[in-house]
Amino acid sequence: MQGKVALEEHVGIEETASNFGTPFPDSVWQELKSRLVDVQDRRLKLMDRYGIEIMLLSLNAPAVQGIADPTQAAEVARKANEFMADNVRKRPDRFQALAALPMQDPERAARELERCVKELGFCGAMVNGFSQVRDADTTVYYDLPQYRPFWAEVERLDVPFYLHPRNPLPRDAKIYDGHPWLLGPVWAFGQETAVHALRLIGSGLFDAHPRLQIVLGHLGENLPYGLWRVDNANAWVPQRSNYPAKRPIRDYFRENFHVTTSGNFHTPSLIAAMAELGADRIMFAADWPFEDIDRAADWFDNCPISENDRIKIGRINALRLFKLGSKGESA
Ligand code: GRE
Ligand code: ZN
Repeated sequence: MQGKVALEEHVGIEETASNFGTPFPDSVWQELKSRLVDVQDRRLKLMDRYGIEIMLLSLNAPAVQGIADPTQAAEVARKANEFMADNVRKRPDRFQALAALPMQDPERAARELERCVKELGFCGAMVNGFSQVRDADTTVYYDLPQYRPFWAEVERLDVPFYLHPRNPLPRDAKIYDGHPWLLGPVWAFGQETAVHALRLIGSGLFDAHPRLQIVLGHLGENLPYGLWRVDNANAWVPQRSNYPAKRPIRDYFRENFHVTTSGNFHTPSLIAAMAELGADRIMFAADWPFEDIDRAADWFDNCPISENDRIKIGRINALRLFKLGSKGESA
């Protein structure tokens, strides 16, 4: 399919490209780093070859979320956002960007998002899970009350918020002891991100801010397959789900969430996500440079869904959600 929009495609700057917790062998790391820092050369050639018209650039993980010092986190976010903005300026027809945000300080995060959207023309935010705040052992999740004014600003700016994975801290990863192969994208990323999404929903965030739109990668971090049970486990037990949100969890997932195909190029999983969410809330992504663009595109272009759904998922849904048609590319 020509004209695809790809939504979870990472770049790195010097400060972030050596800071992401998942150990790769050195040879793999050298390759990843060269893919992360390139925007206009090899990346663009791959996009041409595999029918990707537009990529939304985002920073690698955990990057800003792993910098405990709030001032330093804000500086790195700003620098990364300037790097992405420079690259968008060179090819606004091919690249748009999602803001990195210093969530360590919700007020600063809101101001940086506003700057990125209003001054740099960014079309949303991507945040890599919980933030370490002030001391590296403190993990802060965004369902906490101090983030409500931040979310009010996201809703006001009317841009999607992409919640991207990171690993749990070793302290919170005891279940993986002796099984380090389960860390990172294999399992721990999805587990961490799914629980964070459920925390946001259960907290009542979407009752307070019903227009918020959250994007999850990896076909929803296993949530489309698991949500019915979230709402129905032990259904005969009275008052089992006393969370602050007003409605069943699945209702919010279907109204306030979207998922992308990043790193999950498996047709039965796509069909499950389509059955749960509908084709209007699913969008194409590769997860470059951690996954290969050719594999993502060859799978997506040929998977057995209707051409109407392929065009929605490959292009139209993203143009609409991220309002890309108004940003000067050919859409
Ligand atoms: C990803 O974005 O999917 C990713 C990372 C870091 C390591 C592996 C990986 O951000 O797949
Ligand atoms: Zn990713």
